[in-house]
This record gives sequence, C-alpha cells and structure tokens, in this order.
Amino acid sequence: MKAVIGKEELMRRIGKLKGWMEREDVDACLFLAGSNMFYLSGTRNAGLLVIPLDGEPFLLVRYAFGDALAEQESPFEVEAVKPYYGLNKKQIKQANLLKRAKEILVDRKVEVKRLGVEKSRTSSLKEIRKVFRARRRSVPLLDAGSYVEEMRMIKSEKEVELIKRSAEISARALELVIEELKPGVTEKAIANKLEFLMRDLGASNLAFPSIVAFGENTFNAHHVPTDRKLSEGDLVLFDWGAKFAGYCSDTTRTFVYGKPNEEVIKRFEAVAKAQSNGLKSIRGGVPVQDPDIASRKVLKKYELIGEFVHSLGHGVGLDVHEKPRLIVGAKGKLRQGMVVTVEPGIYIKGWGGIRIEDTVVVRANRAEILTTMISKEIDFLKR
Ligand SMILES: [Mn+2]
Repeated sequence: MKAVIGKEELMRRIGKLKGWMEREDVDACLFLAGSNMFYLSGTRNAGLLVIPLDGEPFLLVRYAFGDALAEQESPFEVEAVKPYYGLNKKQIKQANLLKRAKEILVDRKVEVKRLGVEKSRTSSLKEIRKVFRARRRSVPLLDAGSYVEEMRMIKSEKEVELIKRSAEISARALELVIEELKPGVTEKAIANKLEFLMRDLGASNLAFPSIVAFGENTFNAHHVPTDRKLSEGDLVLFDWGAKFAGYCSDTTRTFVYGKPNEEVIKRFEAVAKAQSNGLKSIRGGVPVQDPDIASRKVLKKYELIGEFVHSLGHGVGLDVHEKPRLIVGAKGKLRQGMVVTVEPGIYIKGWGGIRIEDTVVVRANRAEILTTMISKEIDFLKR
C-alpha cells in the first residue's frame, strides 16, 4: 500500500530529529525495523534505517526480505544486501547490514564520532558497538529511540485523522458483528468475524488480537476468545481495534446480552461515571496523573476502587501501547495532540468485569473522543 503519510511529513519529522542530533553532536542515527523506523521512513520492511546528520537518509534490506516492499512504501533510497551461500560452509557470505551501513557512510565521508541508536533494542547494541568502533576507540551511543518516541507522543492532524479512520472501521465492524450474537454462538466465532470484518472494511491490519469475552470470562482483562457459548443475561465485552495506514485505535465496550439485573446496572453506572469523569479532566496542560485520579475518585464512592487494578490509559499511535501512561504518580503534563485511551475497569473474580474505553485526542480545553460511534449503554444489545 502507498504510504498515506507523504515525504513532506517524513522530512519534517527527520528535520526535528536532526535538530536533536545537532544539539547532541550526533553524526548519524540507526533505526532497526519497528515503529520508529516506520515513523521516520514510511516502511517497517527494511532491516536498517540510516540517517546521517548531513545528507539523505537511506534504508538497507536483506535481498528478497523486504526490499521490494520498502521501495514501494518509502520515498528514501533502498539498498538490498544479498547474501551468498555457495556449496559449502566456507563460501557463505552473510548479508551484514551494519557493515554495509558503515561502508556507505565512509564513502559519503561521514565520520561517525557519536552515533544515535535505539537503546531499548539491547540485542543489537553489542554488534553496533563492534562495527562502529573506530581506531580502537568505542563510539559513544546516544538514545535516539527515546527521542523519537517522545516526538511520536504529539500527533499531527493528519495522524489524528488516520486514527479516526481506524476507529470508524472498528466501529462499523462491531455494528455488523453484533447482529451475529445469538444464544450458543462462541467467543471465538464472534472474534473471527470481527477481525474478518475489520480487514474487509479497509483495515491494513489489527491493532492487537481482539478480545471477545462472555459472562465470567469478562473478568480476564486480557482474555483470549474461547469456545464459551453465549447465554441470555451474559456480560459481553469487546476490546478491539483496527490499524489504518499504520495507525491504531483502541475501544472497549461492555454490554449485557438480554436484560441487565440491578447489580450489573449499579456496577456499570460506577464504571461509566468513572470514565466520563476521567474524560472531563483531560485538556492540554493538566498533570498526566489527573484523569486517572479523577476516575478512581468515582470508583471510591461506589466502593469499587479496589477492583480497578490497572492504569487508566496509554498513548495510542503506530503502537497500540505507547507513551504516555495515564496512571496515578505519572510525571509530566498532558499536551495538545497527544492521543490516549481512557479505560477504567472493574474485575470481580467469579462474577466478571466491566471496562469502558475510548481513544481520545487531547485538545486545549477538552478531550476529543475519536471512538464515538458505538453506544455505551449497558442494554444496547436488548432485543
Ligand atoms: Mn487500551
């Protein structure tokens, strides 16, 4: 698929990274396959993205293992490195992307005295150090990965639009799958159908494996769909999201199949109010921990604070879980353009769980909800 984020936006992102490189006196940055690479180059199908401070970025790929895809997806130069195996072990010549990167930089007269890398990718650091050692001196490695992850927290309007598209596809798929709910249908059957529909409606992929849980299985916050059959009166929880042009959305809804009893209604009301109170406290400039505290206050009133056993939310973008984390004790402030989830939940063993989640963008004076399309009424499934 053609990249929806164009070269202009990629160059703007790289320009910002180059500002950091200049400040930190970094001559070149290396990114491995992953979301940081995608954010800067438009592809995750290469093995290495090299960004010299002076000159054009380029991608290196193992021949036949992504080069054709990377060429389609990224506006940057792609070089394929081809291994050779021969007829005996001695003839084997591995494709070494790091060595090739070093050679190209030498050809371009880029002297690497300080190198930016993704420090969280620990398995690659040793090899990078070895290849970029110069004159028996090791090259200092700086954490470009963390810097790019900080950049990724603040979304452009274009990125917000793509997250919204992902949310729309997800919502439409859920509307259609809800019609398939009937006594005896399994969690697995519904989850398969939901995932099929998301792809069918234009999702490039799933943001994460969908959670469909019936009855007491709603207790498992990360439930994996089973052969559990739907019965009248069951809690029904969906936690799902599509990916569109690389961007994720994340929504959770909990309903009752049939008529909810008083106990469910009361508990549901607590979670719904906790969610709306969390949402209400979101705007640019408020401490990151405030929405979490706002939600917990409501659950305390309902004597359910002890059952809210995870954080209120997380950043959403190229990854379904990214910075920042919305949790009591978190440092820093919410900033305009951050996209985060608000998802209080309660979990009562043997009974079940209730969680309500939306993906929202932080605006100057409010949270703009991107996952608006599906009802939050407990009796939405009543027939
Ligand atoms: Mn979530």
